[in-house]
Amino acid sequence: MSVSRRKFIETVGVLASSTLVPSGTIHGAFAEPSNTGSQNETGADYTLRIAATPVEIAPNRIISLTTYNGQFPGPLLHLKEGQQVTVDLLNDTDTPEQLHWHGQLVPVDVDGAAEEGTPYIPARGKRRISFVPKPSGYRFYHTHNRAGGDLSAGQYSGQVGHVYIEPKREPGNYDREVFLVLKEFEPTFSRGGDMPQDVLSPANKVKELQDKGESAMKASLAKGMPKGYEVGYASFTINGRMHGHGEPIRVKTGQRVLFHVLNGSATEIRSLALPGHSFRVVALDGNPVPNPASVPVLWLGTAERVSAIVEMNHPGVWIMGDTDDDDRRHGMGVVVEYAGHAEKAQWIAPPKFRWDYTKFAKPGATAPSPDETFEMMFVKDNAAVEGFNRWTINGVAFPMTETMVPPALHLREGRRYRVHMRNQSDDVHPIHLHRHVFELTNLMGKPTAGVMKDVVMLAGYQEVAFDFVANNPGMTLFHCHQQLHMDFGFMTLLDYL
Ligand SMILES: [Cu+2]
Repeated sequence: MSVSRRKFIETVGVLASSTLVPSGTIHGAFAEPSNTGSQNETGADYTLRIAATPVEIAPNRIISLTTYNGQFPGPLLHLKEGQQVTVDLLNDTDTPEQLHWHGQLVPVDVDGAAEEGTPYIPARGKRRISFVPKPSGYRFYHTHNRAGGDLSAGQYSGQVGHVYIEPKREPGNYDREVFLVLKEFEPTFSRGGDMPQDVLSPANKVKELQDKGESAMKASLAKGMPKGYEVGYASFTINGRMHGHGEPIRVKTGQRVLFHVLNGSATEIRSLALPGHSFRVVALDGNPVPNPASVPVLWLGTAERVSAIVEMNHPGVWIMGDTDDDDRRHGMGVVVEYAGHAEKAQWIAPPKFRWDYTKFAKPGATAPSPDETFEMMFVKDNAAVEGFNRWTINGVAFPMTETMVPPALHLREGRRYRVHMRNQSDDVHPIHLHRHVFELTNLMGKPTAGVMKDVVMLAGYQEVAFDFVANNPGMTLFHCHQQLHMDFGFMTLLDYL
């Protein structure tokens, strides 16, 4: 039954929501001229056009979003590792834009981060970029604009698209590939949030971090400060469609489906479960894991990706969705329908499950010692900036201005660095390093090795370390991927000496 040769594999992004493409159309079909090796009229391999467009997330529920090529998610780009690609970035908005190639080892002028020095795509203008895609695997692209207090900007918009860089070898055998992006819309501010914070394993906390964090919060509230702003959402979608609207994922008994799941949220941690099925996780952030393992639930921080194979061995019609009942009922689900079944889609809550990155690590292995270790402490100043929480790394909040900021940390090419991060807040932080891939090396004092990522969730009052090799010279941005956090200080820059 299983077929592993790529040419036999259907690649379908279900439920593509778009004003240009009728829903249910094979996703990316119109935006992939290079499938045939041909070029578009401008001579680029791809064109991504940034514009405000209406997007129908449910019948007669049409929202205005800034999108790529008029659709959400943006076109799926199938690139080939090591084969240079030229992309025209067109900006039909009045705001200069940055398009970030998340998870790729690209140069600064391509990466798409103003803080590193990438030129903006001018308002009502264009940029042409060329780069060599790498490493292989599941990557994505998204805007890297600051949103601040503007809930239509940055990652709150619809500027997210999948990238798949074809590897020389696929992890695991499967029959079919499905790309899913989890994404909320219609954001509003609230005072304090309801984000799940107890999702990671191990669950213990560092007492010193907790004591300091809690006493700082108490002191702030005692001074009469309200809790800093958080963001909530009115609508929840998978591939731009609210649950109950749009086409189901149609499967057959015995099929092995490789799901590529992206958390495209600006701010939220997301979960995904499929009743009666388990996910065999084969890659994290697009990088094959040393120890593929089966789990009942996926948990993803903002910008994280999980690639997991589901064996379709439980016929019926199921809701694959978020484990949070409220979010799922407000749209965060998609129907998985077996051939020959037409009953009403069912949800069955999975057992409570904590996400543990070390489950997928090399058993018993320890990473090589680093040449140097950077210590980082993350602290929240409650409601310190006009009601927004201010975030600091080692006491410094990254300035919220457009001016270039000097790098705080310095790298030498070829050396291995460890970043030891301590979180003095109760929030989970999806920490991202640009232009490099890192290896998780320690979770709460427990050494680990072999899990390669570009985003890692650091739970409240916990400590985590990752290592990376300085192998891509140039300015390198390090930040929390939670939009409210990165916009209010939670960033720092590294450079090469
Ligand atoms: Cu954060």
